[in-house]
Amino acid sequence: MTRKARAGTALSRRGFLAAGLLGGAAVVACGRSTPAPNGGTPADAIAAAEAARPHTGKTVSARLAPGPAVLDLGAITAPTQAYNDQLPGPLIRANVGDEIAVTVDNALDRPTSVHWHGLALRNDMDGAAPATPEIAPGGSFTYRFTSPVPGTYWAHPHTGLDTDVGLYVPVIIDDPAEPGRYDAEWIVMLDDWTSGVGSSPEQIYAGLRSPGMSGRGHMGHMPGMGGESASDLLGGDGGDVSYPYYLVNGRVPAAATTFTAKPGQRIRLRIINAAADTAFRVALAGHRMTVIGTDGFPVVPTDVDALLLGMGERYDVIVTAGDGVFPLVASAEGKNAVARALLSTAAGSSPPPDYRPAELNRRVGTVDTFAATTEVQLPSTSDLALHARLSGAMMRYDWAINGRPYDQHVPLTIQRGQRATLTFANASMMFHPMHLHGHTFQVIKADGSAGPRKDTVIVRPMQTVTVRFVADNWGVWMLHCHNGYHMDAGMMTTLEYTG
Ligand SMILES: [Cu+2]
Repeated sequence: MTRKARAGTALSRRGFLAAGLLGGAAVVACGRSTPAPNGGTPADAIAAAEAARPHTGKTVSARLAPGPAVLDLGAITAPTQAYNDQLPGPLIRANVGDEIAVTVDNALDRPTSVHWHGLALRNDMDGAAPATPEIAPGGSFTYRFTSPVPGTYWAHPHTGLDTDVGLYVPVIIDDPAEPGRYDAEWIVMLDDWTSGVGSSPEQIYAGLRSPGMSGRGHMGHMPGMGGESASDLLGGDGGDVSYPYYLVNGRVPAAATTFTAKPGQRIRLRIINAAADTAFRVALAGHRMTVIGTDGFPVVPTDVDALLLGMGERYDVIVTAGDGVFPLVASAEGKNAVARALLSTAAGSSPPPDYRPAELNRRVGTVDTFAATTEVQLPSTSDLALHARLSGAMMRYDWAINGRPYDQHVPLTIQRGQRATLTFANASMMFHPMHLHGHTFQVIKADGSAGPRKDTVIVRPMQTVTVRFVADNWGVWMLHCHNGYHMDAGMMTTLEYTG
């Protein structure tokens, strides 16, 4: 069964409809912090890793103020939480080697953190406890770090269920030496949205965790009722939550943002999936996309008609703009809904908000489609085998790694200089976008050839995905599913350096 509830206040056996309301839900705290090995994180080991990064001597400063905000999403307004009253929050942009200094003033009523997703940065600035302390309500903290590689990144809290509110910003690291092979740049952030307009993330989580969810006879869940469809790309179920809205750059489809360019211009799209529970299939009507990179690392340029992005993944693509108005459509996989924005290069009208371009069903790029360029491929040998068995079931909502939820986790351990093979073995019937902090890994395809370099990779139901990485960044690093609800339910462990 792969269907979700359709309407009303239904909790279903397989899913939760965020438009509904549940009374009396409680916030469930996430897992405990784990002490670092060897009595703490040696400052010299972190300093050594930092010294190995390039440094320009320049500092780029920014301020983020996470706090309550009433956001205009187009046809609706949402009382929620956001950075600096914007959705997405303000772009943070620097060159490779610049010091990035971001002061976070926490105006939320709860602790927060800012995790710099995908950046192989110093461990004490990662923005995930225990490596970096959380910021208390009313408190302030300045993250200072440099990025060793260019690319498309983003930032979000690593605290509780705050990945499902309006707290996210794009982070772009430029390489000044990169030849400008495009005329314009379009940053595209995708999201699934309920905060302030449907159930709160805490209500959704309580509903998903409710032991009575199965067989309690709530309305709504019957196979075929919902107009929902299974996702072949994801190997079945598209997610746990049906959202009231799906957004591109903070707007609903009926009030989409428009990116203006000239016909014939080469546009670099930087597509970021900031959703909590939704994978998106993205296509630009009337255009092919040339994929040039993912998760901050170049791939051999490859043409596709559409692209699959799990939560936390990024893709960089080049399109040559046609003449007219073209919807960029992000189809919520298995959820029968779309998000969209518009590319406009000439006068014209756009199709209706629910329009689905034919490109969505042509050649869809997934992780298996791409390969890292040879200069960024990692060595093909390894001297350590690490394993992450992914388990859990929707009805029990007991997501775990190696049989343990985060509050009982056994760290994966590694030593500096080791080259590790990490095998994700998915023993569940749900896809999991697995994310490793502080490193990027080389995906190894089923035939043994090199896939792309990534920090977040979709592992389909019952699939095994093998990746390889080099232990060059001392610390205590999170390894987790980027489904915000799976993560909070315990699908997280740590990678810890022991020497
Ligand atoms: Cu998951």
